Amino acid sequence: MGEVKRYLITSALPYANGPLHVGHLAGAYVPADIYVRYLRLLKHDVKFICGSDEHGAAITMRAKTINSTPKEIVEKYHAINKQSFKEFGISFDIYHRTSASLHHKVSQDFFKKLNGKNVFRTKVVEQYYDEKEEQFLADRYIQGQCPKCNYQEAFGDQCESCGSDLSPSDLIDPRSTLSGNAPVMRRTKHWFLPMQEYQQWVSEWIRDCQKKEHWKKHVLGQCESWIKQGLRERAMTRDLEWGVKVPLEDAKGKVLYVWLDAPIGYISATQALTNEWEKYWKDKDTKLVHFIGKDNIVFHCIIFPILLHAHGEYTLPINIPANQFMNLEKSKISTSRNHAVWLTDYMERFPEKQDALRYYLTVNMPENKDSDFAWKEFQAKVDSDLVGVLGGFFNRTFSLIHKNFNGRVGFPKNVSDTGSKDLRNNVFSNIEKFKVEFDRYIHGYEFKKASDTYINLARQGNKLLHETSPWKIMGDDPNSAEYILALCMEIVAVLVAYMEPLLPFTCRRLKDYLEIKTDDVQQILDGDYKIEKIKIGKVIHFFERIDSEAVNRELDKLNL
Ligand code: B3M
Ligand code: ZN
Repeated sequence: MGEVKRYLITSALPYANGPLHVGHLAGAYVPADIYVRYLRLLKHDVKFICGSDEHGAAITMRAKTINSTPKEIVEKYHAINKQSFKEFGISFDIYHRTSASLHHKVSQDFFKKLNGKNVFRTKVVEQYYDEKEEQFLADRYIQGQCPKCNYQEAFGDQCESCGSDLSPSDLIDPRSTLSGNAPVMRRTKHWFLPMQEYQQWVSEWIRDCQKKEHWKKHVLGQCESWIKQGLRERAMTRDLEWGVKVPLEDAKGKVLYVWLDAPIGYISATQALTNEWEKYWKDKDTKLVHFIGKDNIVFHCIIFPILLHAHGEYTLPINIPANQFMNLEKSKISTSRNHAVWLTDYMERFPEKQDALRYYLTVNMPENKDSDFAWKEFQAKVDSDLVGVLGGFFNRTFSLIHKNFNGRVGFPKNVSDTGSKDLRNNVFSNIEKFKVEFDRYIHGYEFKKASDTYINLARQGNKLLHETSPWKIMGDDPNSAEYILALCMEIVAVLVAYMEPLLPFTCRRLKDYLEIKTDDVQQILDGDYKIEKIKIGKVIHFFERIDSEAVNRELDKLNL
């Protein structure tokens, strides 16, 4: 076992304004869960943090659309989403929420500390106001034409077509999404973060990070383009009812900007989880990693680090391995068009097939470019890799041992085949190579490659069976046949030990079946397989094919 390191891993806090879909899982939750489960396997000290983001215009807008209240919406979706994560085995140590009073206090204290250090600049500004609705308009409440790409539906903070960062006053022909009217300008005071003052610090910090960790190219690209455009000041307060109240006398009716309080949600969630939270946040030896989608890059790579740095007591992330987006059958996942694979629906239609989905999302992960969820491909991948390669290897090995060796094999001493030593060396080197590669890929946030190398090890097991055909020599030379199956069992042991991050549900079933305990897993990781201890009972299947009719039904529903 290597040196124990301390990790704090976060996944983006999803807005509690709707259910989760496969794009969410593939973007920020499955990769983080694989990473965390692997770190736990290696016995590192790791905390995995998430929760619902319950503030901001996304929530209030949703409430307005369906004639509800923000509180009702977040109660509903916090519960639904928490349950979905659990069902898919996303193993957070805590799933907190930003409406918790602890979170309000932690964010207010954070704000006060920054305010005390004169980090903010206050300014009276003119801001869009909807006279009919009698309220200031959050950036998201204003839509208009993007000055950069002319997209008509750009929001006041960002154009979702070209990705540009915008201010409401940049929009051409702005309109209020509340009343549809053209908004008017009104004066109001806000607290701004002068990001331009941190421009040099941020670029140097990112440069230093890269010396130690490999950052994804597309993440760096976005950061560089922001920095090159020149960082601007950004308001950290809003005129809104819903949110964390600004803890100052002269800020009545104002709340913290959601992108100030949401990342602080990582801190408050850690506080809710453990009294030792400071060890994770304030000790520079902690390795903090944020898993997010590409639309959150600037907030995690530039704004939040500036806030943490300005505060002064907190550790900074070592990497932000953001993923790009996952489309569905070649078009963008869309809530409004109901073009999505909702996790709640999947669970109903494919019960107990969480690992199949996790597997497909992993091999198809939008790690460096957008990817596409295609139902037929999902079926093909599960059938070929899980049922065919992995399931086939387990099944053949277990059946042969159960039928011919009473369920137990070891390495017999008198093996006639002189080639057996070569076989053993070959298996040994394949396993060693696998371990090194798997470790390197996971630490490099290359989860597709980690899965490929994993399936490849099972493929090598199949090749061994195919080339040596133990069933043919069983009668004349049972010792050699047993020897080969013992080698297969070593591969099985390694596959089971390393399965946990990728296919946690199946891993549990296999461990129960083979009676492999946690301590045994540690020994397997250390290269001590003890396969003689394992007894193969009645052979069962660990993977099932995906039903073609079920897939066709999903495709029909999508109205492609
Ligand atoms: N809720 C945005 C999103 O769900 C936002 C992430 C917060 S992470 C601190 O895409
Ligand atoms: Zn645009």
